[in-house]
Amino acid sequence: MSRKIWLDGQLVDEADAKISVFDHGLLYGDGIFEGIRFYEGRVFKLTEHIERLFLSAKAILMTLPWTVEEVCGFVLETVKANGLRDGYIRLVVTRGAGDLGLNPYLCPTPSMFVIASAITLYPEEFYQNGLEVVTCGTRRPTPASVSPQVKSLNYLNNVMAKVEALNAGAKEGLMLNEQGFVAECTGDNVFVVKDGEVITPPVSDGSLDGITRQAIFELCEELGIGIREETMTRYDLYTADEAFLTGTAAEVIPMVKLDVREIGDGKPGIVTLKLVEAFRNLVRTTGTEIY
Ligand code: PXG
Repeated sequence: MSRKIWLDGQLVDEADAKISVFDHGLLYGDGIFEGIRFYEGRVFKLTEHIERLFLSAKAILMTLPWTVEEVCGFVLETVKANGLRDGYIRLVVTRGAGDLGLNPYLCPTPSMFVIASAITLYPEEFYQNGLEVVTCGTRRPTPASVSPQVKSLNYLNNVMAKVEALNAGAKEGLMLNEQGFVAECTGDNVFVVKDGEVITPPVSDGSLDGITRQAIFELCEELGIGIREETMTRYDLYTADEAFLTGTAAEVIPMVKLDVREIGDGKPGIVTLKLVEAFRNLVRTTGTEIY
């Protein structure tokens, strides 16, 4: 069966889901997106994702002709049309078709499309044994540039960092900010555990304010685990007791090695495993019902 794509107000077959070659999303990366997961018929943190989309839109002066509730509805409609219960949603808003040339004011109408699909996850062994990560040469851009909070279609920095990591034989890459402090990984936030406490860099150090990251704050509070934000260097990761990454795609995944150094004893730690389990429980027991 052909996938149904939501495109500018209509559900169309995948083969008919087309965007103009004059779309500024394609020509300039001028647009925004969200990656959202659904589990057992429930969309995880749907409103939070769509609210973040609207903040990204506001920051890039893109007026969305829908409400948050309407966009949530389009997402649910798309998943339903594909008859899925578990999977991944990619929601993209582009500046729309315009003229050649940067001026976004020549693009009168933004285009939005929603894809709901199955997702390939990291194999379970990575959740059991942890990931090896290397530091990338490519930095997160300075906040004087487009804010890292904007989930824009300009992911080339992250793609190049990912390529560096893959070519080094690692699955993920750690990205530093301009000052050399830890920002995040190419598509995940980073956390350490030190003396029983969970620590992550503040988003002002160059990371996206991840929805999964926020869920970790909630879970730590519920489980009585101390959690705080602190600027970090790679030293803090090398010498941590445990480390883990969080993101919509990866969920919560242990990180056991950075730049050839084992973190802790080189195995996923107790606090990390507790959070992996608590997160798996959270995604299965909360979220917006699809059917
Ligand atoms: N940092 C960056 C740069 C991201 O793009 C995260 C952190 C984690 O945020 P969330 O809200 O997902 O917890 C992201 C999100 C993919 C993929 O296809 C990547 C993300 C989301 C969905 C899919 O690799 N990145």
